[in-house]
Amino acid sequence: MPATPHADGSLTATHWGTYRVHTQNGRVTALTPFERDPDPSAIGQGMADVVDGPLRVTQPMFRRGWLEQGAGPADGRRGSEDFVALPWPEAIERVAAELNRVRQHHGNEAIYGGSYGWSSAGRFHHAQSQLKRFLNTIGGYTASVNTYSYAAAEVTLPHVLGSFYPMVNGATSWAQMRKHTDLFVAIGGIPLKNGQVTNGGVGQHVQRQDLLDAVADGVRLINISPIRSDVMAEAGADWLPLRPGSDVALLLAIAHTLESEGLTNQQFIASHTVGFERFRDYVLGHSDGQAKDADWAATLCQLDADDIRQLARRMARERTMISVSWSLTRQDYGEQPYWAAIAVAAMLGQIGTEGGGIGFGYCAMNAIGANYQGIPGAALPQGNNPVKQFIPVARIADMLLNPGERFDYNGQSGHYPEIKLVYWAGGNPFHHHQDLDRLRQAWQRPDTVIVHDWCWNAHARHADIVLPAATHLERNDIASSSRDPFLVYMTQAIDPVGESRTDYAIFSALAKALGVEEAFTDGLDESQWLARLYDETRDKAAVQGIELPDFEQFRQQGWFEAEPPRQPQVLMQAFRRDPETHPLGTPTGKIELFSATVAGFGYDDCPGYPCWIPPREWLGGATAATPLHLISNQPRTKLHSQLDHGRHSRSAKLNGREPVMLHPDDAAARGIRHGDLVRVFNHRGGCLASAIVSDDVRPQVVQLSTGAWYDPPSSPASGLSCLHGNPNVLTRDQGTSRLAQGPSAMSCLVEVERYLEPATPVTVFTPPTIDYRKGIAD
Ligand SMILES: Nc1nc2c(c(=O)[nH]1)N[C@H]1C(S)=C(S)[C@@H](COP(=O)(O)OP(=O)(O)OC[C@H]3O[C@@H](n4cnc5c(=O)[nH]c(N)nc54)[C@H](O)[C@@H]3O)O[C@H]1N2
Ligand SMILES: Nc1nc2c(c(=O)[nH]1)N[C@H]1C(S)=C(S)[C@@H](COP(=O)(O)OP(=O)(O)OC[C@H]3O[C@@H](n4cnc5c(=O)[nH]c(N)nc54)[C@H](O)[C@@H]3O)O[C@H]1N2
Ligand SMILES: [Mo]
Repeated sequence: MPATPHADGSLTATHWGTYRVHTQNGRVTALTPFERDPDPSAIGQGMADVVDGPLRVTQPMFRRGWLEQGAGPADGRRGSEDFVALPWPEAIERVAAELNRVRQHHGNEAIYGGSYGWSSAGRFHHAQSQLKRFLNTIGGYTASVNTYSYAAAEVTLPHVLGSFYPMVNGATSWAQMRKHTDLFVAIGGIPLKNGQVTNGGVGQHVQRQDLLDAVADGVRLINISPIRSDVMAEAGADWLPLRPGSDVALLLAIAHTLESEGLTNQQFIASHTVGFERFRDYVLGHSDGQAKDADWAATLCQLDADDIRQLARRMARERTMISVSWSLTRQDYGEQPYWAAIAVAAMLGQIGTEGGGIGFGYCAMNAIGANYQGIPGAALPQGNNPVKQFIPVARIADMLLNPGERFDYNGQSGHYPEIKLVYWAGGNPFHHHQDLDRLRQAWQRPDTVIVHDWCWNAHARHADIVLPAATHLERNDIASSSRDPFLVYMTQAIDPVGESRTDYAIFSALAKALGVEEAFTDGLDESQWLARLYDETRDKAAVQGIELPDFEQFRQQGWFEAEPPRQPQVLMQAFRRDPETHPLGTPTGKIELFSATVAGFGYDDCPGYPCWIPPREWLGGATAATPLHLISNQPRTKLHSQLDHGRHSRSAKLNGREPVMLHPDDAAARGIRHGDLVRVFNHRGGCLASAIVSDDVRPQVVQLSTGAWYDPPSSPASGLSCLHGNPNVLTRDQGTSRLAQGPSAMSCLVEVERYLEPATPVTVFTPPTIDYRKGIAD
């Protein structure tokens, strides 16, 4: 079949930026950044060389054991057997039959369709929405709630501030802060590496310039984080390298100093908050006999007590913005840091002022703090899920391992269903989940695992059935983000590679085989869906006062930009001005420093006010076997696991493995030099990595980014569960608390040693063994 002609140089959108795609003879030759982007991300460069490279899944693939022995628990074979390529008609028939078997024998509750993950940009071809719409047309699925990003805050903030997302997206913009802010206290930093992305798309990267402008206008920064480069060097921030996991102690000590030195803004506390007395009694030690003063915190944080007191006084004296990174929520009792930071901000009384108060996740994405009006794009309607069963998203291994067991969540009590079939499209649990060896065991339990993906990452390798998905370069779509002002028409650049199909085409074929084609497709093809979604987007935008052109005009132009808001955003300004007319969504309408609702749940690991609970794993409890704290933060050269096999990500590896950063003292004590092959390990697992020795990280902390494709050795090598450097073989799989049950990856202790044995090379960048004979002998 001759390649369809596609316009050379038309736009595509990704979570890390907008690009023009150049093609020749039906192949992508280059992606060049969108001309409107002043500071493009290099992440996109990896795409051209892998879109049709050897790691592309080009045909439907079936695990041999699943084909030969039939569906059933895999007993270790899932993730280690070879695959058989089958033609599409047979693949569709087999998947449809298996869905029917599970539905009929076990009910739809036995299908897990949470399918968490970022997938790729584009409103229509959003893989997770496609899957959920499809599963809903055949009777539903067990779902998941909340995210891996900040589950603890998603559940806590509604109790404290009345909502979560408006508080994140409504961050006071840098445009305000450069004029009004004196002091910007960055707890968990504001790493520019993360500002490369926004979920849904990025038209223009602005964080670097916004930050430079703020500094030029006199905003002073304090980086409170174990890693120096969490605030860019040019910002000239002071660095308080506290022990990871000790932020709540620091915040309580700041509260103690404010209160004991008469610096609390009593008026704001009285007019805008409830429950201060309970919190105050705890901070002063009246309720438990321990004053949370600076000396107390200094030991826990390993900071200087005077530095803490001076910081508190300065925060009271100056116009201060407290910024708390999302990472603070991904640790043991991750509900507490945000609540404690809100309490301090309330005591300072600057919430809702221009340039003061609190912000959640500055720089965590390009959009947070940008002076933007996002475009509320229409989403693919997912229909209704008749199954009411759900799990907190990060409890997946618990669910698979312990069917029937009870769990707590936000005042509710649920139980884990018995899952027979896992269906995933657009996420990578073998990237995002903690304690991957445990997940790998749990993953053997279901009868069948079906995955749509486009490349042979660990997730695809751990499936029974891999249906090859087309990438965003192989389909038309509309990209928008409620966090970004650009709407982009994504033009198909090349034909689907090999026999890959869009998720929509795959689900349409399955729906047809199951007799529900019309219900799934609504009788529309891709272009008709795009026209429908665009019209809805236009209507929604109009309500917000944004005039969109008609669809044809938009397609011709390729993009549209919404005007910035008339007044740069200030978080909670209306509430500050008049809390009676503009109450928060909490039961009292005020900031709840004590929440009767949360207290009423009776959780010992999350009482009704912010408090210090020592993490289960942290340096304060370090052992001789695991004396170091592991930070597994977001990667600079990719988005999660995406494009780890591309040029850009691979150029940042050292000797082919993921780099792990350690402090010179810790390296010297272990005889480790820059570039050495090391083993990072604890009792859960061990991975190989290449050492980078740098005082960018505080002593006793090591940093290994997420995202290296998980590469378990094929033969059990002692102490190794990943050859490549995936930190999730080391992290703990435990909920933050009974309130949110969020992931707690950042609470993790490890040891590092030089690896002197002959090391097996990384295998995950070589495709698995595939039998391309059509069908099997039967
Ligand atoms: N230790 C540790 N672990 C973490 C974190 C941490 O800080 N520390 N962070 C957590 C956070 S915040 C997050 S959000 C998660 C991220 O975890 P995920 O969002 O699951 O990670 P991604 O790699 O983005 O997964 C997207 C998958 O979708 C596939 N894909 C892309 N486009 C398409 C498409 O069009 N169709 C289909 N079918 N598939 C497609 C990609 O190939 C990839 O496999 O990780 C979490 N895990
Ligand atoms: N390039 C790139 N950008 C991304 C992503 C990506 O994969 N790649 N992922 C996106 C996603 S899904 C999300 S959710 C956001 C996440 O945004 P964040 O959660 O802010 O990102 P992280 O890089 O995980 O963590 C930020 C910093 O927090 C610090 N930190 C860790 N533990 C502690 C602690 O206990 N105390 C203090 N004070 N600091 C601590 C670490 O030094 C780390 O560098 O990033 C987004 N941006
Ligand atoms: Mo995230």
